[in-house]
Formats: sequence, C-alpha cells, structure tokens
Amino acid sequence: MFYSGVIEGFYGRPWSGAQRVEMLDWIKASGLNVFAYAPKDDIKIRARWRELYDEREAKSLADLAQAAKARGVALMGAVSPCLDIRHGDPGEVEALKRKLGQLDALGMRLFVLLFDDVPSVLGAEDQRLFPSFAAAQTHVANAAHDFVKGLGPDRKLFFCPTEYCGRMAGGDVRRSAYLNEIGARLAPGIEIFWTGPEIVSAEITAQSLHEVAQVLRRKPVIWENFHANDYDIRRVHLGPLGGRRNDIVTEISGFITNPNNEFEADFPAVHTLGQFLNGVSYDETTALSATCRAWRPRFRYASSDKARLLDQDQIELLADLLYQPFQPGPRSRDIVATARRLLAEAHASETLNWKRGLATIHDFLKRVSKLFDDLTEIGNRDLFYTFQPYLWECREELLTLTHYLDWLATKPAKDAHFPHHDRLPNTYRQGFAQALQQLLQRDPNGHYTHESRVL
Ligand code: GDL
Repeated sequence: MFYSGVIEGFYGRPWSGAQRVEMLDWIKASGLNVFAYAPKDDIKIRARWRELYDEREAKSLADLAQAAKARGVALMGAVSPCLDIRHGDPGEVEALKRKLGQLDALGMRLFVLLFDDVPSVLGAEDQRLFPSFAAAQTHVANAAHDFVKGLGPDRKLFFCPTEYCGRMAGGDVRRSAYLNEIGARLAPGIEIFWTGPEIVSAEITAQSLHEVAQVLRRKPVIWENFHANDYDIRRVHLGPLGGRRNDIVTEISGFITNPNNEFEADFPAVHTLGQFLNGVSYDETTALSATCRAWRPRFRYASSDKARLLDQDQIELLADLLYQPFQPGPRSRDIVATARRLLAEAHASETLNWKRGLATIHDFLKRVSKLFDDLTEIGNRDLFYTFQPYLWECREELLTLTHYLDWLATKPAKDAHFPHHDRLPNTYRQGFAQALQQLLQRDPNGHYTHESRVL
C-alpha cells in the first residue's frame, strides 16, 4: 500500500475534533488514504506519553477512528516517548505497549513512534546497556513492532528517526552512522519518515531519495513540511506543493504532509498533494487553479443570496499573496519587481513606462483591498479570521507603497520626508523578537554575515 495523506504533526494548538472530520473529507476527496493524529502538543503524545487517554479523550479519538473508517481513510496514532524514555527499562516498553494497545482498541491500525526533535544523548543507564543511540531506539521500536503485529496482520508501525533530513544527517546521508544503523537494525516491516534534504525542503529529488533508501534499506515515507508554518508563525502557505517532480513517487513508499497550523488554510496543501500523487504530470499553476475551483464553495457570502461565492480569481489572488515558503506567488512577485524598478527609476517618473508601472500597482492595491473587504462578508468566519491578519498586512504595506510612489511622482526635494500621517512612526511590527532579529544582519539571500559595523 502507498500511504498518502496528512499528518497533524505540528507544534502549537491542535485542530478540533470537527476540523479533523472535515480534514478526513478533504483527504478522501483528494484521493489520499491516511490521517495521522500526531499533534506535538497533545500532552499525552509527548510530554506525558505513558499516560493513557481518559474517557473523554478516548471517546473523541474513537469517534475520529470511526469517521475515518466510514470514509475509507486509515487513522494513524502516535506516541513520542523520546523526551525521557529509558530505552533499556522493560517497564518503559510495557508502558509503550499499553499506550499502543489503547490506540488499537480505539480503532487505529497504523502507529507512529516519533523520535524527532530530541536530545540525541542517552541517559547513564542506557549508555551502559546500548552501544549507540540507534541501538537503543531500535530496541524499543522493534519491540513495539512485534507488539502491534501481534494485534493483527493489518497493523503497521512507522518510525520517525532523530535524523530525519539530510542536514541533520550531516549533509551526506550515506555517511551518517546513526541512519546506517537504523537501516540495519530496524525490523524491515517498519516504515521510516523522511523530510528531504532539509526540515522544510525547497526541493526533494529522486536521486536524493534513492540514496536515503539505500541507507535505510527501505523506501522512505515523505513527511512533508512544505506547507508547515509552526516554525514561522507570521506566514501561512496557500500555494501549490512545489519543488517535487513526479519521478520521486517510485522512490518512496508514502507521502504525508504536515501543513499549516491553521486548519482553514490547509485545503491547498491537501488538494495539490492529491493532484501531485494521482496525476500523470504535475504543473504547479494548473494544480493551483484546480485547487481554487474545488476550494471556492467554502468562500460563500453570508448574505441572503446564499449561492454567492467569491470569484475564482479572488481565491487565486489570495493564494498568490500567501504562497509558498520559498517564494511569493507569480503575481505578487511581479508587483515587487515593478515596485523595485519604479523606486530605482524615480527620476523617470514622467515616462509612460513609469506611469504604467504605478497604475499596475494601484490596480493591484484595489484588487487586494476588494479581496479583503469581500472576505469580511463570508459566512465561514474561521476562514475569514484565518486570513484577516495576513491580508491586513498585505493591504497596509501596498497602501504605503502606493502612497510613497505617488509622492515620488511629485518629485520631492532630495531631503524631503515622506509625509505618512496615517501611521504612528515606529509602531509597526515592533517587539522584542524583531529587535533580536535585527541584531544579526543578513544579506538578501538570508545568509548571516558579521562584517565590521557599529551595532
Ligand atoms: C519539525 C517537526 C515537526 C514540525 C516541523 C516544522 C518533523 C519530523 N518534526 O522538525 O513537528 O511541525 O518541523 O516546523 O518534521
């Protein structure tokens, strides 16, 4: 079986039960087959992994399992014992089995042991018992594997290693002692997650996956962080899955995406993944259009005319403004390029070309403002609240830019100040985090440098 779907595997506020059921619908409609319940901040997955779910929690997971079953989607449960487990203590393995047994009793058939984001040092007792970190982890995972297999032949165990991307493996996976040992020691029936060369990978190539498969002695299952945003909560990603070509599909045994924290923002991540995995060839632009068409019914006005939806083009504009982790959408990119040209050629403000550029930016502002205003009127308030802060910023910055360019067109004196009265000076996007960020200077490529300069 090829495992495809979604993992709720991010840090931060988990989704609600109702959102998960809707997610199951999206998964099914996109031709995918797995939902992994693995929120990092479900306290009983990670911090207090030994504790069983209480009656109320168990009921909500059992309901989810039933909803998944009704849709033909497999529900994966997670345990992340990695923060404090004593790998060599039989009592710990028993606690893990008890937890997996509970997940199984609630209706789950797929399970994942998460060993990501942990200190890779063994406690003193484990150091005495195991020759390495990989040996300790595989001891636990193989025992868990035997246990779940004993529950029934349709059970399957997944494993997220501590080095789950190329960078963590030191750049060259073939030379990672840890991954080689995991590949050799982990029972062959266990699937292994892999996020690509990076935690959030701009590109994942077939060649790189081929190498990973040789080291792991099995094809990896992609844990996709392309649309995740828990590491940069000022952004949200609505663009199509990108930087992956169809030729990777034969190099993997599954592809499961860990998307934005904001549930309503995740339709594009799921829908474009469906197109990527189920289509013959994948084109990002075409995929996004199809996604926006399928997404459109969610953008229904709250007015008496219940059939009225936002325009397809407006939804495409929304996705373009809040696009991918490594690049803005094509329309937004063009606007930035136009603005850069106008700013560089301010002295040419009387030429037709300059005026045309300014008109393009004015027009874009108008469309973004209308998108914002129209979104305020849609019935699905969660959807609106999800995008409100991001769109507010886009609109505000575009407004300032157009005012600034209009002012440049008046040929202000060299030492004149831009008269922006609509905003308090120095109150925009301030705060401690920004102050810290500004201490370390970066070049336009995001590389930190430390040239001689006065702080
Ligand atoms: C990670 C975490 C994941 C998080 C993601 C993006 C894996 C295997 N683990 O490192 O929980 O959401 O980065 O920040 O990706």
